[in-house]
Amino acid sequence: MAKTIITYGTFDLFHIGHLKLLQRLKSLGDKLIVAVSTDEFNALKGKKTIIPYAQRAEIVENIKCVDMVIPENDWEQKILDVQKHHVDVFAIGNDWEGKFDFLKEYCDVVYLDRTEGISSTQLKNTLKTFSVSKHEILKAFEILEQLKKDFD
Ligand code: C2G
Repeated sequence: MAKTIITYGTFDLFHIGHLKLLQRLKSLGDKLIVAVSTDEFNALKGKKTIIPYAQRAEIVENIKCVDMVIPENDWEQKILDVQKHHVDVFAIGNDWEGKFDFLKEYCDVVYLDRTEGISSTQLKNTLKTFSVSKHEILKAFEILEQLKKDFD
């Protein structure tokens, strides 16, 4: 009997931590469903994203080990999703350890170790340093222009 796994997440700036998680989830069963948080739900989660939902969903949908993507619109949909899709295992990174144990009534609940050293927040901060250096480069050009004028 095919085993169905479900997980939920934002998957902003898709990175190796997301990929490793999805691959490990797929190895737990036969069918992997990923509920991708909509932009509206991320606002509810207080999570600012860079990539809009439609693109985050399309990227996840095209990951080899993912069989289906559904929208995650709210906190309350998990039980219905588990019942509707005949889910055997709910799994998510252990940053959520214990938070979804209420699902144990409906399916197995598994928390997997996160991949260390990478996160969407870290990527955003790195991007910010690049944008700051662009500002510094522009500032340097202004100084050079001024120096040229002074020496002319
Ligand atoms: N993850 C991981 N390793 C990382 C970063 C993320 O294993 N270095 C996992 C998270 O633990 C999560 C999944 O990748 O299981 C998606 O992470 P996020 O996009 O940050 O998802 P989150 O905002 O935690 O949304 O209802 C549950 C929420 O929607 C989960």
